[in-house]
Amino acid sequence: MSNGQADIGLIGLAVMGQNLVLNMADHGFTVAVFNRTVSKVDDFLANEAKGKSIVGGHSIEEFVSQLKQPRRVMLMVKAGKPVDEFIEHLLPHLGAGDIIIDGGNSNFQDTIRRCAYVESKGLQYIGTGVSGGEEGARNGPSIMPGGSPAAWPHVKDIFQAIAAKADGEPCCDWVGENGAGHYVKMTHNGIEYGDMQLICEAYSLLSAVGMTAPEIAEVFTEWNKGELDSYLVQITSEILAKLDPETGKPIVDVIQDTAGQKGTGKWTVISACDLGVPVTIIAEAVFARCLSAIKSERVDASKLLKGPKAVFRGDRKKFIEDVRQALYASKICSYAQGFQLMRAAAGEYKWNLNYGGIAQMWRGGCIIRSQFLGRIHDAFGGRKKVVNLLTVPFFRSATRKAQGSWRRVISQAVKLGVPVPGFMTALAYYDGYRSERLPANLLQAQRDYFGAHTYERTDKPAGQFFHTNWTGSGGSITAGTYTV
Ligand code: 2AM
Repeated sequence: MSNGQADIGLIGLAVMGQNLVLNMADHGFTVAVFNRTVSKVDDFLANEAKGKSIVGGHSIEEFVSQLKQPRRVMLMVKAGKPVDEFIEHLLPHLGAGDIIIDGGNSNFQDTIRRCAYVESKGLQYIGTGVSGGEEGARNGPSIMPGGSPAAWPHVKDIFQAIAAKADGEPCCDWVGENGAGHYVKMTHNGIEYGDMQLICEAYSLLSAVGMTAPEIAEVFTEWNKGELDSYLVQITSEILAKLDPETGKPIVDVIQDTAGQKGTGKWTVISACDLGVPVTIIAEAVFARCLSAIKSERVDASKLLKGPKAVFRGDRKKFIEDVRQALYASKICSYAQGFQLMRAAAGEYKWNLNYGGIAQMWRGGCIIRSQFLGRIHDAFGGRKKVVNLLTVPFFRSATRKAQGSWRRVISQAVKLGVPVPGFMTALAYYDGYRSERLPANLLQAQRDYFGAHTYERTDKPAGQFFHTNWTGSGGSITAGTYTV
């Protein structure tokens, strides 16, 4: 077996892959590269990689021969079949203890499957989230690795060196077994959907009370100095201030209002439904994108369906502060839901997740990076057991303080006919979560009425089930004894 010099190899020289390689080289690592379209290897070596500790292979064999043992091969190729194909191409050339790393946006279920498969061949596998886009990949992404635990010590130094830092600590740590890294990355993206939707609702409300995009840009600049300090709020203020060179109008005013999506938000919601976790804000964010996408239907409906004629007559300055509080409180609920989801997934898939560590990984480098995540990190400090972030003193006091504003903003939105599904569902979650008694008593009665599904009683121990003969016919047969 030949023994090369490269600390790690990377396959897939699209922008993310190239930037990660350059980042690794900057940190003193020697990197071997390969790409399906081999000409890109030579292009890269002759240009961006020139003069750096980067070597290239023109075949898988040559590429593998350039690697130190245990060989570390990172795939940065399109998620889906290309990952499986490259694993198959690589296996005959790798040996026991070598490590295959998938750094793409793979579905965690695929990662669970691939991890078991690669381990069955005597190798190790890592599926890792990499967030931060092109810029992050080049200068410090958030990296969320999971997979074969024995592989972690072999990639830790490289990953932590190239990752973003928050308070000097790397935004990269071991997440957990098999699909845990990709699950956490998926949840990150779901939370990102929620954050973006909530910001858009704030923008929409401020527009509805007569503010222009550059005026709203100033509001976001102010907000970015306080509790809402985050990458997404910062770029929002820059976006709103930007003028279109062609028309001279704010560029947001000429951008079509139909949202795209690649699927990680949807995956988060599907997983939430599978696990029975109310992740309502991300769900509304996904559906808000879907509603935006049916533009022509909306244009027709806008001529047919009437809304209120109300105009805003309040104090604009007070309203702006109310919207800020509503955004903050809704965001707290969204993160509370996201962490509940990860907790349920950890139970289901047997991962020992470190929630404080996850908050740390998200503090820098990634799209949802924020000061706020420092608070979440503190809340989970020392692996504290947190039932729900809403119950932690810091967030309890923040939502208590924001509550009046939050309710006023939603009332105002309803009066004006401005859709704010994220703010509303967040408040409904808050009110639902703090309700000792919900109307599910009636729901259980309905289920028992038509389906004999039985119910528990408030005055009897849990686990004892009762059935009422609601109509006087049908007897006492319950759904436990037959399937409706
Ligand atoms: P390419 O340069 O040969 O297209 C991002 O698209 C990266 O994934 C690129 O490196 C690309 O290789 C690779 N990729 C996309 N589809 C692929 C496939 N079906 N098989 C292998 N690599 C693929």
